[in-house]
Amino acid sequence: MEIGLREILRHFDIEMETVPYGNGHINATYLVETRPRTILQRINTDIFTDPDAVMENIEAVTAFLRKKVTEAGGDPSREVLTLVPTVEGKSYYRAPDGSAYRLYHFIEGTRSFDRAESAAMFAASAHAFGKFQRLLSDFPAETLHEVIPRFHDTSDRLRQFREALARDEKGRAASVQEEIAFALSYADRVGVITDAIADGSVPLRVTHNDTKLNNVMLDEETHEGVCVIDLDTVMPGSLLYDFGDALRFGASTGAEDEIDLSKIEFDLTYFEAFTEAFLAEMGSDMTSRERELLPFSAQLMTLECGMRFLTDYLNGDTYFRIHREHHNLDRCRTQFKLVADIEKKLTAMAEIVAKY
Ligand code: ADP
Ligand code: GN1
Ligand code: MG
Repeated sequence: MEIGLREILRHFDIEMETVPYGNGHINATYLVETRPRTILQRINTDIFTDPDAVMENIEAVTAFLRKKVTEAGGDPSREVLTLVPTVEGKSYYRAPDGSAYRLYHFIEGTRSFDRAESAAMFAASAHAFGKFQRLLSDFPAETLHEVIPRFHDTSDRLRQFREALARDEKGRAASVQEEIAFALSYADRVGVITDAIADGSVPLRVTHNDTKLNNVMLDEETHEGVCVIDLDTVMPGSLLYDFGDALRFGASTGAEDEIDLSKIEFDLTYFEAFTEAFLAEMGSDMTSRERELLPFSAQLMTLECGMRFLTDYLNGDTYFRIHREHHNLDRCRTQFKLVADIEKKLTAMAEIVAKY
């Protein structure tokens, strides 16, 4: 039986109720009305099988960022996630049943958004993610644990998809032939970024790897970027992963799980706003191959995510949290619609990149 959250909170010296919070697909998040307020999270240990490694990464990265933000005259209590230690003095609580919980200070005066309300809001997230990357540019990458190996290795994601298809555990493959064919039609392109990393034209950096709009807290009033959150997947990676994944989510004209696909398009105005802001943060610290692959990275990260949703659908929805039947299939369809739309817009996107 699962241990009650009240019992968990005792290990943080708190006696209080919790309220489910946020729209993440992986962890379980709760708001706790302590003063000041806090955020309790159950780390998904089916996915993050080594929570020690996850928390060591987060402790190291937040300590590093805290120092940089302080030196630059910023406010680290707002701009960096702050962990509340357990009464045992640990960065998280590991319950006897193996479940793992951490507590953060709630970043007051901010909120996250599931859709950008304007191009300016989306640009604010680009500044936040770009700055995050810039501040971590001299973080010792070799000290980070690779918590999910090959996380954005799209060739490996294709391999996992093919395996799920061969198993067809739930007998769902027959009903999604069109999506399967679409995924397979991109097989020749899945290795482009990993090949560029291998040949040295795209450098490994410390990257966030999950740059969804709702993983950045924006000021409630000004909508400026305040703090990048959801640091579970901070690992060595490519800047193209962070750039592409942010566009996958934020430049779509519809929700990630929109059923009416006529509402889903890739918005070039949003692409331009994000690109301008992100490149302004990165400055001249980019290789020519990185610049060249920016438009393609949006397409590849979208394809990869769609393939992951389809894989999970074939596997019987064991990875991403779902809230309705066929939810992962609906999510896959929006991603593939975007991939097809980006295909038509790659030249225009390259022209936009050239402007900045
Ligand atoms: P998941 O890995 O499940 O996506 P997140 O860490 O992204 O979990 O948290 C889910 C949501 O909870 C975020 O989108 C954000 O709205 C909210 N949240 C998380 N941490 C904080 C925090 N420290 N302060 C305020 N809100 C937070
Ligand atoms: C998951 O945890 P969350 O909801 O921010 C996933 C990302 C996907 C995203 C799709 C650890 O992100 O990789 O891009 O869903 N995180 C993990 O919405 O797999
Ligand atoms: Mg999240």
